[in-house]
Amino acid sequence: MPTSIFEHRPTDRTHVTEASAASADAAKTALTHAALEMGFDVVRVTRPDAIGEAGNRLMTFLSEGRHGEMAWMETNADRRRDPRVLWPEVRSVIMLGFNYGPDTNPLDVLSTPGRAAISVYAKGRDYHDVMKKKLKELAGLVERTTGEAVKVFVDTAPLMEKPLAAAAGLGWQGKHTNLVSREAGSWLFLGAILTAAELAPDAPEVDHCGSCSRCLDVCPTNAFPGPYQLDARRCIAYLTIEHKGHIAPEFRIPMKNRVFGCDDCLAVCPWNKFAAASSEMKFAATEATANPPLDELLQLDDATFRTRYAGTPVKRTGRDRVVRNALIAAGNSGDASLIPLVMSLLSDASPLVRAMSVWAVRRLAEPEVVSAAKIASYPRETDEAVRNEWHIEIPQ
Ligand code: B12
Ligand code: SF4
Ligand code: SF4
Repeated sequence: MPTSIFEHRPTDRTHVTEASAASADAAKTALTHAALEMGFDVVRVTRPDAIGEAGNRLMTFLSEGRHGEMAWMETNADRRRDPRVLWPEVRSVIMLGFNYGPDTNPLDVLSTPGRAAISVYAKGRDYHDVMKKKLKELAGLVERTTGEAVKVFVDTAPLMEKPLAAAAGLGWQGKHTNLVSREAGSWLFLGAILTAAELAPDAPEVDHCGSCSRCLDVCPTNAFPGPYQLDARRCIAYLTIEHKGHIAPEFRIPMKNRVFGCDDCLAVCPWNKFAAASSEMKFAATEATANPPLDELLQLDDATFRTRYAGTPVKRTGRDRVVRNALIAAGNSGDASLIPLVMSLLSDASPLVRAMSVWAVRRLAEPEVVSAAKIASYPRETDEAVRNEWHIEIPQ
């Protein structure tokens, strides 16, 4: 049983309040020390009702369909927009940030078309797993020191982590919509602990974007309808990771060799100049995630994919979608040596893969090779979307 600091409550009301406040302060100090010790870079507190317009803006985002196929955002919108609906006992929200800053410029790989660009957040161990363990440990500490109930969330629960983190003062939501910190730039993972304890809230951070618009201007797919607003359906992170169907032709060439996620809007932020590389070894790239050559990805079968990407965010997306994305990158590579591998995927079991192999062959190969490939594979193709790929216009 955890030892509660409220075990010996004084009877005098004034003392209760003062004692509770002092205990809450002590709990917050202990929490902060422990969090920093575990490798978190920042820990601050806010109230569950501190996110202002964010809940209403979420509803607008959903009503405009900007979440695309992420139906889970819609089904739990009532809880997501207000932590008090998610958990009525919550009185304080502890927000934590973990620096996952890269040690090289993540945009460099975009000029190496033979390699797959895998975004920084996906290069190491899945941050859900890494952070959840630490958050659970901290939650135990909060429970022991305050005697109040706690709940832990990292990404998987319906919670608006960015507005909550901004309200707690971890940073501000930049025009790219992510949280920017003066210390860590755009490279902070966020995590949350909800508690029934009354902890002193911290002051919010103010917006330091000013007249800058670098993130908006760099986006290859025009995913920002305006500053501070994202249409996920146009975002390469959504298209390569969340989107289960075929990727629309208009996005394929702008995707270049981005195979898993996208870092462009984050990487160009001038506030990154104060950021340091993450010291968490679990977030370091492995051989499989350090922008692997496209030919390796094109040869992945399901079993090899699962083994290679076990424990990383890439595994969640599954082999078929990763190979779909790699075929788009192959089609953009201009590398004719990839043609045999691309052609071998014309008979893959997955229509997602077959469709993008048609697109990639048509982008890479000479007309006579394309004709021969079509004669061999079109008549036996039963999937309408794949058949259609032989007819669409291919910009060279
Ligand atoms: C859904 C989701 C996505 C979706 C949609 C992203 C989005 N911007 O909504 C997709 C798949 C595209 C995505 C991509 C990425 N994601 Co994501 N994602 C989430 C998730 C699960 C929910 C976000 C959400 O609620 N969106 C709904 C919209 C409505 O909320 P919002 O972004 O806060 O929108 C605000 C603004 O638009 C603003 N607003 C709207 N109109 C106006 C007008 C004015 C005038 C103003 C001032 C403001 C304003 O108000 C809204 C509410 O605050 C969170 C985890 C979580 N539970 O919070 C992670 C999370 C946001 N993702 C994260 C990351 C790392 C990424 C990527 C960088 C991954 C990558 N490299 O590929 C990209 C970044 C793309 C980008 N530019 O946002 C991190 C961000 C960390 C940080 N420092 O902010 C989070 C917090 C996960 C985590 N726990 O660390 N993600
Ligand atoms: S992650 Fe890439 S595609 Fe998505 S909004 Fe940022 S720059 Fe645009
Ligand atoms: S790039 Fe500029 S506009 Fe975008 S988040 Fe950073 S400071 Fe704000």
